[in-house]
Amino acid sequence: MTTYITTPIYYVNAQPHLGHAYTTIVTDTYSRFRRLTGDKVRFQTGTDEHGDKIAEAAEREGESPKEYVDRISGMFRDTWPLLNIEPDNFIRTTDKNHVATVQRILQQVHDKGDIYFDKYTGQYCTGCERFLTEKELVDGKCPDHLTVPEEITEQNYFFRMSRYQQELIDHIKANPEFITPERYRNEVLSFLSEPLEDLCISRPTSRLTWGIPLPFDDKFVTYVWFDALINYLTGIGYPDGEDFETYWSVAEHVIAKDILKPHAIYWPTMILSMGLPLYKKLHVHGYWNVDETKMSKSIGNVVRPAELVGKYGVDCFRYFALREMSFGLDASFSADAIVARKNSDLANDLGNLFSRSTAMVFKYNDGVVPSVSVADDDTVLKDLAESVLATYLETMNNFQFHRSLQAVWELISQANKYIVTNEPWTLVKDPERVGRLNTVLYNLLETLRLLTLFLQPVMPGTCKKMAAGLGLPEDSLLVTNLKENGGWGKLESGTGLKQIEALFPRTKTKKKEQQPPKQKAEKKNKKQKTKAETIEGAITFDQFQKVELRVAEIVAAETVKKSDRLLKLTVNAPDERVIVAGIAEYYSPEDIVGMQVLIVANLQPVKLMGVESQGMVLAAKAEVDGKSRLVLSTVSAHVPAGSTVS
Ligand code: ME8
Repeated sequence: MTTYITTPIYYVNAQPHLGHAYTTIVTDTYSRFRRLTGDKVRFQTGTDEHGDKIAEAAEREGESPKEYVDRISGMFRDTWPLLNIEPDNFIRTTDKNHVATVQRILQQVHDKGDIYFDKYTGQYCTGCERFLTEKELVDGKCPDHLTVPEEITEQNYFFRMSRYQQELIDHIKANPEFITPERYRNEVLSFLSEPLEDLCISRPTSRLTWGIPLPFDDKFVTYVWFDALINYLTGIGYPDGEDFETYWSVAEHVIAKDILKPHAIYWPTMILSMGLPLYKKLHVHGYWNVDETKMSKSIGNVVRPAELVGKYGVDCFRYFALREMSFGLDASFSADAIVARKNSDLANDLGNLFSRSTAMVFKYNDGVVPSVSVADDDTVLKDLAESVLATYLETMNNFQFHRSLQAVWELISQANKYIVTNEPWTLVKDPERVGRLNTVLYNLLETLRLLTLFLQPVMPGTCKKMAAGLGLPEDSLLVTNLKENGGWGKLESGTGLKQIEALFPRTKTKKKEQQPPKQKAEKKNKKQKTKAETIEGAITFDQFQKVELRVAEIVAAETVKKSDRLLKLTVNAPDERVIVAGIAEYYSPEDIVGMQVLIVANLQPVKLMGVESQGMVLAAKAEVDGKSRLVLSTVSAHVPAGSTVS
């Protein structure tokens, strides 16, 4: 099979931020995944370099437009290797062949009678680089850029988008996968339920010179979208290139919802006018927000990818981005959230599984993959790995990366539990149980091998290290068929492991940042000290910091057999775990499912009435209606499960 996947081409009016990084990480991950399944893949990204805002930005910086676009485009190009993103093609709209192709298409569409000259008055948003309809404005402002658009009247060229409206509606209805997730497909269909206005595609050169001249009227340059969208064709050598033949019919575009209309309406109608088959799929994601507001260069609340890579490491950043955002919905960025993911999912779960398992193989089997007794029918991890592979393939194909990672983490967490349940350290003491020990170790190593494959698209660097540690050949991660190599039992016994460094050193939570400046802090500490000294058993801030409090969502609850007091709660925090709580007298299971409660997340597990409890739920002991009872603690607004409490 063949895959052609693109990101938007980013405006060069400022430097890359987390939003651009996310789309490009998603696209890189998908490319790597498709390669793992055996596809021939082409991945394209690039920069959009014409238009009002670029010309304005260049002027602000005191540079010529060309100098300016070369510089900022270079920043985008240089950012991607830092994030281990490997596009096959980086296109710039100032490339000569792009300019020539845009002009050729303009002429073709004009000759067909789909471009006409007319006068127009409209509300123009420079941020969006398009006229907004009255309906789109919120309190007279652009809802994305929070600016009042400028009223502009001018004579311009228009593209007869309306001519293709019905054909587009029919196509969207007949192809449910054309625009996903479904919410965006519905949004587009709803927009198309009203008559489409034609699209203004030009700017007079009296107002803007930084654009591609119209081939049929050199007093005008083309309007940004008619130029930019065509990059998806020029990048594969349209009209005559071999790559165009190979890739166009399978084109998939990845964008955020801000540019849904240009991609779901302008672009398909342009393609129809050109007489080409429509692209295959449009994948639309939500916004990364910081403090509830969309992160954007115009608003100025940006998070820089290079900084995050410097602080947390590239694979942690890639993992965080894909795990934290449910593709299609908005997500919130915070340093706490990324540290929590790193320490919990990466260092504790994955890192520990790798180091514990391999350390035991070094200790108990001289660092060599053991052979398994055929008679041992322990298939716990094998069965789980097979079902995880099925979920993984389906969700990765559907751009549900957070779900793929959840499934993979289920395997990691079960493998960690498998160590505890099987106690290899006990097995090793009994010479008669060597066979069993070997099976347990083999199953763990084979699980790790599969993890290197499943996680390679998301964390290529880490998987390379893991593969080296497992003694796998260098090209093991480039295997071309995940379905084949994703099968159980491919790890060869006798393979020698290699010692590697810890995969994810934990990131210390910065206490300094939370403290007031030095002098003030000293004064404050003195005060606190006197007060603390009077509190019996007072703990220090450092001691308190060791307690990991989190918000957990109760997903299931049941009474514990033979106990009047205990409820067994299954919670999402965000890993799934069981907590046994002494609240049965006050709450019935059906009342509390869906509730968000506060938990202590890093307690040593204990067994209560035979059920292992992995944490503790916080509750207030209080007098209510004259009776003493426990009242569960909760948060005042719904928050993502697993949020840290500080
Ligand atoms: O629109 N959250 O370029 P652009 C998530 N040149 N993704 C975000 C984001 C955020 N807060 N902010 C930006 C343009 N993005 C045009 C595109 S394509 C033919 C022309 C990402 O630099 C996301 O992919 O404004 C979004 O669609 C894109 O950057 C917009 O980039």
